Amino acid sequence: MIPPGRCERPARGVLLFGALLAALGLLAGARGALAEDKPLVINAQQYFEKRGLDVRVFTGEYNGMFFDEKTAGVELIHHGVRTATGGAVRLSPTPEQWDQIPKLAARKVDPETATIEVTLRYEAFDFESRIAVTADGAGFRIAVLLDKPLPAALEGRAGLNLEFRPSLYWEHSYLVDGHPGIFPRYPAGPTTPLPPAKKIRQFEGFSTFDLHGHEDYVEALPVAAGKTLVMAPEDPERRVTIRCLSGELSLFDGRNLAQNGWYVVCTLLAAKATGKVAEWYVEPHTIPGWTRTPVIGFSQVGYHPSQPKRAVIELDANDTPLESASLFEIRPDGQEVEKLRAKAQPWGKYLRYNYLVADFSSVREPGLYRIQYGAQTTGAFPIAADVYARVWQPTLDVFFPVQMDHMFVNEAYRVWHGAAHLDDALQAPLDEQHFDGYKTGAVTNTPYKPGERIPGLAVGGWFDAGDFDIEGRSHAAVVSSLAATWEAFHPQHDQTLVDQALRFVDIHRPDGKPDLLQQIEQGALQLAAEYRAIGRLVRGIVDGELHRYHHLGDGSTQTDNLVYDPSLKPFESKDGRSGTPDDRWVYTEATPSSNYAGIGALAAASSALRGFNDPLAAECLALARKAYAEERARPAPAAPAAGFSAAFGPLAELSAVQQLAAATREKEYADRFGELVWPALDRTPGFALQTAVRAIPVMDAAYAARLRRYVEKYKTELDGMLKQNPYGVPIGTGGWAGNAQVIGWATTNYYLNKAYPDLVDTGLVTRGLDYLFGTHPVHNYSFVSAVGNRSKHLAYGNNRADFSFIAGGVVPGVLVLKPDYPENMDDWPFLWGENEYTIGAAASYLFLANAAQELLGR
Ligand SMILES: [Ca+2]
Ligand SMILES: [Ca+2]
Ligand SMILES: [Ca+2]
Repeated sequence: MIPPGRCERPARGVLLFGALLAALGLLAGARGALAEDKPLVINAQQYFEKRGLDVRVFTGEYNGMFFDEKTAGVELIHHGVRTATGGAVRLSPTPEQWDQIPKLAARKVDPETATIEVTLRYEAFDFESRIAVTADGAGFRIAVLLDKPLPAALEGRAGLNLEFRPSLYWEHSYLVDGHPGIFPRYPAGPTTPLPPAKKIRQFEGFSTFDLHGHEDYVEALPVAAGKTLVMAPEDPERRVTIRCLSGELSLFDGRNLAQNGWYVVCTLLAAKATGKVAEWYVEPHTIPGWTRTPVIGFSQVGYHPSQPKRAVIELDANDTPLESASLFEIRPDGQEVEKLRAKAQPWGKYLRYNYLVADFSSVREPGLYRIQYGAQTTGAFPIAADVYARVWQPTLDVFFPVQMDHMFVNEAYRVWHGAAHLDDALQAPLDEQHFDGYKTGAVTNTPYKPGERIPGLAVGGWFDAGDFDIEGRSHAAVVSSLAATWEAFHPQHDQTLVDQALRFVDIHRPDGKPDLLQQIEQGALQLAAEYRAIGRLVRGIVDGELHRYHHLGDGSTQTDNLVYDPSLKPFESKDGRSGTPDDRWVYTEATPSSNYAGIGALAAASSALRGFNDPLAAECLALARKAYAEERARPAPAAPAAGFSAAFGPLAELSAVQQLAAATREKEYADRFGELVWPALDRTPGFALQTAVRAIPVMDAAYAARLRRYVEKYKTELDGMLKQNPYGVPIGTGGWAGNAQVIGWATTNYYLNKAYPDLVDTGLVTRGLDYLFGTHPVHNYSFVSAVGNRSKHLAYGNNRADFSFIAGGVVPGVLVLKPDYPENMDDWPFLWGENEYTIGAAASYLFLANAAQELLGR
């Protein structure tokens, strides 16, 4: 939902008068400003601001984790929406994700001259530039300054770029020096082939471009070029004028090279020159008195009669709060009856908005309702005892089947993908840093040589996220999580056929076997194969070349599914073998914490699969016992003093022995758990508590009593946390949005409620779900696709190129862009930190939704 903006337009006469004055040259006519346009000022948060517009100059830096993430550089927040990003000196007209990004070397804010200046550095070219952004008239000037001329290699390459989100300009037009055009709805060129020697080196020398035996690579050519570009002259919310004060500007469509590309406005830097080498005047139009439309946060799934029901209303800082919000009951004849007028209680400011809370908890009567606040109204939602009964099913029925690797997945008339990666997998090269975060060291830690086939891995497993790798740790965590859901709730739900022998999956076709057990089996088959082959959890199985890794579409076409044979030529195949070296690589780092995660998952899977697949269950347990004994016998590497491994390393063994103890009920594991649990609770109570409370059934009575003190302390801290934002859940502020943490937090509350109901109430479980289902900042879509009345209908699944979604997938959610801008794009699926489904979040959600159903639904 893009806040459409409440337009408080000036009377028509005022506009005509302004236009008349402008025509007579009586205003700042050279810049086309209207008299009421106010200048930008630098605010306390150190960015430019006026009503309806923020201009941010590197308030965020390219963090480089996955490279150009389109959340840095000079950016526009235009009438509440981040329409432009990536304003910087870039080395190609339409930079891709793995193209080089500049490092921010310095940033100076000078309110006196209304200027923000940054120094950007490209280390590989020893090339520094400065970008100065200065408020001017109703807009700003942006200039690139050089102390030394451009390196020769970058002449005709380096330019001043600014990128505009395509979806916001679809069904809009532009004028270039008065010549009209329509923004391309779909990329339609032009492009040009260029010789390899022209290509600017990409990250680590990798290439996003598949030459496929051909020499040339491709670059985008301008869609239009000239001196002055007016974007969307017909739309006062989106109109932006860019005037090039030196040279020429060009409009490119980055989607010609990569589906996640944006429209790019670019001016090449003047060669062999110093001082000002490019300059624009930019004027985003602002609507006088513009105020963002309020967002009514509520649960799109509805509410159980007995649960708390809080609507959280998000208001523009300039908006005047109303006194109340109303709950209307929708009757069968369409009549709407006001059931409750609730006080809209001011909560205060969080990030950049003001918040009101309206509590409708007293309404318990089953029925259909909607919420009204001023002119805003929500869609309909139920209050009913069974609202949670089916909300987890799309995740199990559709999302997990679609993520299944090595399987053909069908749904009615549609094939999601063929059986993928049947050519898995080869031992990864040594001393290699992979672009998806994997790494190998100086040894393989396995009996296999780099490039040698590790047998038996083409079975089971899931595509980790919107990409197609098997990620060792998240794969293990998902097996553990699915097994925990089985252990706690035993859902017999069966709507999917899974035939491992035929590698065939059919969605919406029951086969007499519980779907959850079939998914646990899918995970256990891959885990067991890994432990059989190398005795530990793999770090990952992933494509070794970037031009295959960024694959979109059917996972079965990422590789050729034929085993690599170096005696054949590339693209030649014979007797089921192929000369194309595209088999995936197995990364095998020996990290004890990863291995413990795998051991715990094997143990948990063995319990779940007992009576369903006894040989696999027995093998999983045997492999877990053996690997645990081996890991314990190895000298533990020196513990790092700080950071992720220091905090989470010891938790991994704790969780493994908890799962081994639950699977075997053996004293050895319970005793080891008893040794580890108290130091872990003292060190990282928030993370150890869930594991600790899950162990109550295998420990003695004194254990639960001693643990109670930690729960009391947690409760005290929780009360403080609940006040940090109006939603009363922990909202993360990292580079990947925090829905997974919210799910984990609510799940901990579920376990604590079961063991200590006097300390932690069920409202702290459903509040996590309310947040996921629409009671959150920015908009009120449910973050679980196809769950709730309105839900994420565009997401970063492996079908994102189709601007689509996968039912039951859970996105990361609201990303807080520093210093104060919460964002979750709902018209553009490509920002992974906001919109990428992961199997981890989906599995945890499956547990939490079942937990809510158990707590309230019966
Ligand atoms: Ca991945
Ligand atoms: Ca089934
Ligand atoms: Ca192959």
